Amino acid sequence: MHTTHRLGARMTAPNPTSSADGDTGPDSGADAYTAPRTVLLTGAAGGLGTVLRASLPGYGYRLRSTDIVPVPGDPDALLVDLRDQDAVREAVRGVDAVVHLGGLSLENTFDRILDVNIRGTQHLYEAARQEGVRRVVFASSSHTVGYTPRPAKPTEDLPVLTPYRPDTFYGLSKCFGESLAQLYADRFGVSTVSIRIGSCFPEPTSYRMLATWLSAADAGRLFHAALGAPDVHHTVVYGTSANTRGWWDLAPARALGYRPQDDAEPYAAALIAARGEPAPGSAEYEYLGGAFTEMTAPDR
Ligand code: NAI
Ligand code: 15L
Repeated sequence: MHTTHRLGARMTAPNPTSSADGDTGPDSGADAYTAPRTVLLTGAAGGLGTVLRASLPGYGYRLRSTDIVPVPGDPDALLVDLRDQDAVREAVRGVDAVVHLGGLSLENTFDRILDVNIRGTQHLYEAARQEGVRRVVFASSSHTVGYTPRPAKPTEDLPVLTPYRPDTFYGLSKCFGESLAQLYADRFGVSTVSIRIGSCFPEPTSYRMLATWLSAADAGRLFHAALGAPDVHHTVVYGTSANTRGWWDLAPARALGYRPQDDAEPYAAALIAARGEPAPGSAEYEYLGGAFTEMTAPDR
């Protein structure tokens, strides 16, 4: 199945980022990818949404912001609940691509995770299929692999093919999202870059973030690369800055064209002086997911 958006510059360069088992889905082959111009943002009022609303227009995208709450500074933003399939489809109509950030971004009850992150993400993909959207950039998370033991050395470059080891129902919902993306690529030709985002905050605030930090500027670079890369079927990449103490293999993200410029290291000395290093046996010492391995749902 091929879709019809043809706005913007044609991009025909070969892309080495297709899934490891080969680009054999319905969208492989002749139909050259056209870089998107109009991009729907779910979760636009959130932390990362605020970062990308500031940076993506600078790369030439026109944004359509949506959230379940008003988006500060954007009177044109649409109030859309991801649990409402019809509303999601209406919001998606006419855009070239979707950046899917909306949902519960921390641990919660299984029922809430099911409704918002799992069903809501399926609504989004179904809308993308129905409306002929060719590219989704899915905000996955490192908590898909949060129970993976922390590497002894900081630079082992754990691969994307590390087995799923979610540390929460939240992480599990991101494993679901990645698999859903694969299904919609294989069956319907909706292409996705699933970004396992590390920690996108103004600056690193914990020892763990010296490895997982994604600066705001690098987030813009990475999401731009994910939107524009041609010939992606479904690819999973880790999303961090070029952290000296990083754990994850950034080669798949670099293959999309991502060139991180920031590093958490300048924050290291002050952070360690203030907080020390994690003790053996603690969640932060033992697991990639750190405190998420001990996180429980809020009462309400
Ligand atoms: P956030 O919690 O600040 O933003 C999420 C947004 O989703 C909120 O504005 C919220 O109102 C909206 N939302 C919640 N329920 C909704 C519903 N039913 N319908 C529509 N919108 C709804 O989270 P943040 O930090 O901006 O993260 C954005 C995305 O990136 C999330 O999917 C999160 O899981 C993912 N992510 C973020 C990381 C980070 O470091 N910020 C790290 C890894 C993943
Ligand atoms: C995530 O997946 C969360 O959405 C975000 O709020 C951070 O906690 C981040 O992971 C992290 O691991 O720092």
